[in-house]
Amino acid sequence: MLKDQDRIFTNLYGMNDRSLAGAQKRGHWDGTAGILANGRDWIIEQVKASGLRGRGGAGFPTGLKWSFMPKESDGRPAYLVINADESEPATCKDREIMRHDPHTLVEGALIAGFAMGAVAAYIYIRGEYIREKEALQAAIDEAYEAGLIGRNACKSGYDFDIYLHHGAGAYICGEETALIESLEGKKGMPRMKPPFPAGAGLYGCPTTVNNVESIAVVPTILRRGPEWFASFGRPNNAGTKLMALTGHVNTPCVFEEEMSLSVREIIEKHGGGIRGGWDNLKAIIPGGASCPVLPKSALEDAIFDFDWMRENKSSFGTGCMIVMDNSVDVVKAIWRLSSFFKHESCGQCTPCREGTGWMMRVMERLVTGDAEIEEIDMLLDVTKQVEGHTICALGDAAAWPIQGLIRHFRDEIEDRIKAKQTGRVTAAYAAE
Ligand code: L3W
Ligand code: SF4
Repeated sequence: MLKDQDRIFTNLYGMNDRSLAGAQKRGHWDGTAGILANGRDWIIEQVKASGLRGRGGAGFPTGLKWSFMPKESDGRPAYLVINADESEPATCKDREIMRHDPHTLVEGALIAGFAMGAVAAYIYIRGEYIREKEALQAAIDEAYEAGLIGRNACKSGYDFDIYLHHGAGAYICGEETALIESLEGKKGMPRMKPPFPAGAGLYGCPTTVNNVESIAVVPTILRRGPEWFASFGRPNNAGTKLMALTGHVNTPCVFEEEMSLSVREIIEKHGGGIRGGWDNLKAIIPGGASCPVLPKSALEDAIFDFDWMRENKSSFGTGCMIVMDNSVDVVKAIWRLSSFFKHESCGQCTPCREGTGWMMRVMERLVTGDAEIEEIDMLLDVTKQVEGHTICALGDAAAWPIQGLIRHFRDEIEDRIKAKQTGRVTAAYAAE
């Protein structure tokens, strides 16, 4: 369990002063010029050694991603883009950073930008995050005024600007290339990869896109050392992490914890346990709508980290967990996610545009029991045709929850179809 002195985000609940003076009192912006003086390569090596993996959902190693940026300029400027378009259902952790600890992000942006030779950072913030935008802009303004960013940032001889861009509320703009398109003033439609943004990103220039938390933890990692960060969690799952619990826990919350605790410890320590006790747990969705649901039977020894979740056919995602007790109609819950993905598909590629609608409509019939038993496998087959055949990960994200549902709750689906067919249930379930 993480001790108070090991927390990176010391103002998560807004109990302290979030201004520059308050942040400095809590140790932020301490020795930043000295960190920069160690040079680009040193910073990237330290981040690699810390084992930090991207905190936005995919878990890609952060130091490795930074190392893809060109060492020498070919005349094009380089950019850092920070993905603050936090739109994943139930994910609300970056919001707390921007609301209450915005200087962690501003200082992180400077250090990360310097390490990658970027001339500027663009922070793309979710349209609905209005108060967070104000808090973050205030922190950026304070940092300019104090000479921490801008011309000759921290008296390092390095010029670095930070621009805050307000999104307009489309989930797909959280996909890194759609975000870049949107920043460029176009419709937020994902690009084919490769080229990855490091080769051709914003305005065709070398760009790295990182999640808010991935950037905000960097200054503290560099101050305390990569070994300190790597001492939390298991190998390949290092560090402390902002996590969240929503749904049927007694105390839903956002908190910082070390990686690789058990799911049960997380729920009991931070969520105050399941409503009605552990035996009333039905299932969890570990870290975002795309992460396949896991039933209670799979959770007795479950470890809350990237590797365990992957090995057990789910995903750690953003680490913001949805907890469902036995009152939940899990078929309906997954149908609801299907309708979300159908709504958010940008429509650019056929398997996603057509597949998300198709999957949602079959899911609708599974909810009401008005399907044939054979349609369960037909639906599974459609998810396989969508998965891996689309431009961006939204197609996969729409397919995986359904695969998880069929893997773990096939009996429940079949029961309700049979109940409808034999007239055991007449008043039917509704998918409204
Ligand atoms: C250079 C290579 N760069 C990969 C980079 C790539 C990207 C990062 C991860 O989706 C997931 C999605 C959501 N050379 C590279 C390379 N990169 N290979 O590494 O890439 P990727 O494709 O694995 O994932 P992604 O497209 O970034 C993210 C899931 O996260 N998710 C959360 C989504 C929502 C939020 C939010 O609201 N904050 O993040 C939850 O599960 O479904 O599967 O930068 O360029 N060879
Ligand atoms: Fe658009 Fe869906 Fe294709 Fe992604 S997978 S580009 S959201 S149509």
